[in-house]
Order: sequence, then structure tokens, then C-alpha cells
Amino acid sequence: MSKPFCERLRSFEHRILDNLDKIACPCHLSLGAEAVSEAIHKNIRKDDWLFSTHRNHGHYLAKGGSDDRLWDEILGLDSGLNGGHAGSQSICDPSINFYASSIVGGSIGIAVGAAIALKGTGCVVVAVFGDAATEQGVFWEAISFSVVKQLPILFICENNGLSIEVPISERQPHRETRPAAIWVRVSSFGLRTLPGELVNIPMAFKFSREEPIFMEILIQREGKHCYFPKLSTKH
Ligand SMILES: Cc1ncc(C[n+]2csc(CCOP(=O)(O)OP(=O)(O)O)c2C)c(N)n1
Ligand SMILES: [Mg+2]
Repeated sequence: MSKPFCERLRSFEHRILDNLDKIACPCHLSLGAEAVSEAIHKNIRKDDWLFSTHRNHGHYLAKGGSDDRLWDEILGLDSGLNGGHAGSQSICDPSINFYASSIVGGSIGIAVGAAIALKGTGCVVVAVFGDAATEQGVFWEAISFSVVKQLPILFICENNGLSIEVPISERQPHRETRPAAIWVRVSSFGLRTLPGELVNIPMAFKFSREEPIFMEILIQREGKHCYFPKLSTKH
């Protein structure tokens, strides 16, 4: 029997931590956010699309990706998902409608374009990103345009409160003692936001097949922002 999703994802990420002298690229791990990917995995369909970020291993496996092809990509091998050229951050797998970008906020506008193409088909585009992506102008344009055109897109913000090591409280204007929640500001554009509990993910998928939906899910990053290849003494 195959491993439960969270266990599978955690062992994939720990394999990276155990092999820092073998990896060929910087890796941003999904540790701490496994449950979000698991919930996406349980609800996303084959013909749906998923756009992700630099921290994409969980999202890629959630969309039906291959552990082996991702592992080979991280090792920089020809047999990797993108021939060893993309590294961990910029992978794509057109055969399962999965695309990631290392540019913070970089895939959100593209996700909106895909949602234009899919409107009326019953398929949904899922755009997953971190809290810092909501500080990019393109994020607000994407929200606004999706509302105007009523696009089938599910925005999921995995908010770990950090951009590398800078806390959100130092990056965003304060309202009283803390920044206003991202979902509060997004809801002012007139789209439906769902509370960030994972039990709401099935409902989010159901609604977003016909209208844009936003969810802000609070998570805690486990470990460092990024793990770099450790040069082995053999080199
Ligand atoms: C446009 C752009 N600016 C800066 C960076 C450098 N950078 C890489 S990851 C990162 C933090 C991203 O934070 P967030 O979007 O919250 O995702 P998290 O790493 O917390 O999951 C930054 C600033 C980048 N990749 N792209
Ligand atoms: Mg963050």
C-alpha cells in the first residue's frame, strides 16, 4: 500500500536534508505545510491546473507528480523532470498541468491567464503562493481581474509570516498592533474568501469552479528558508 500523503512528502523532504552533499540546486522545503498539500491532493482533479512557487515540492506531489522525477531533477540529472535544468524552484510538468516559478508572485498572473482559458469548462486553476507574494502588484491585479471576469480560480495563500527571515509585521503597515489579515484586504475586492481551516478546502474547490475564491491558511515553516548544496570534499 502506498504511504499516506503527509508521510510521503515528509520523507521526500528529509531525503533532501540527508543528502545535502548530493543535491545540485537550492531547495525550499514544504515541511510544516504538508497538510495544505494533502488537502489539495484530495480535492484537485486531473484536468485542473496548479501554479506554484519556489516552495513547490508539496504542491507538485499533490497534483500527481512523480517523487522519482523530482528527485532526479534536484540531483541535476538528465532523467529529472526538466532534464536537470530547472532545479527545485522552477519545475514544470505539462503532462499534469503543473507549473512553478522561482519569481515571488511570478506564476499568479499566468494562473489568471489559464483561468480565462478554462472558464466554463468546470475545471479550476489553483494558484498557491506565500504571504510575500501578496506584496507584489501582480497579486492585486490578479485578484481584481478575476473578480471582474468571474474566473474559475482558487487563490491559496500559505502564510508563514515570513519572507526569507523578515516577519510580516516589519513588511506591512500596522493597523493598531498588527497588520490586517491578508484575507480582509482581499475580500474588499468583492470576492468570496473562506476561513483558512483545511476543512474548507473541499468547499473552496466546489465554489471556485465557477467564481474566484481566496483562502489564507496560516502555517509554520519548519526549518530554514532554503537549503543549499553542500560541497562534498570529493569535489
Ligand atoms: C520578485 C522576487 N523578489 C525576491 C525574490 C527572493 N526571494 C526568494 S523566496 C523569497 C521569500 C518569499 O516569501 P513567501 O512568498 O512568503 O514564501 P515562503 O518562502 O515564505 O514560503 C524572496 C524574497 C524572488 N525570488 N523574487
Ligand atoms: Mg512566507
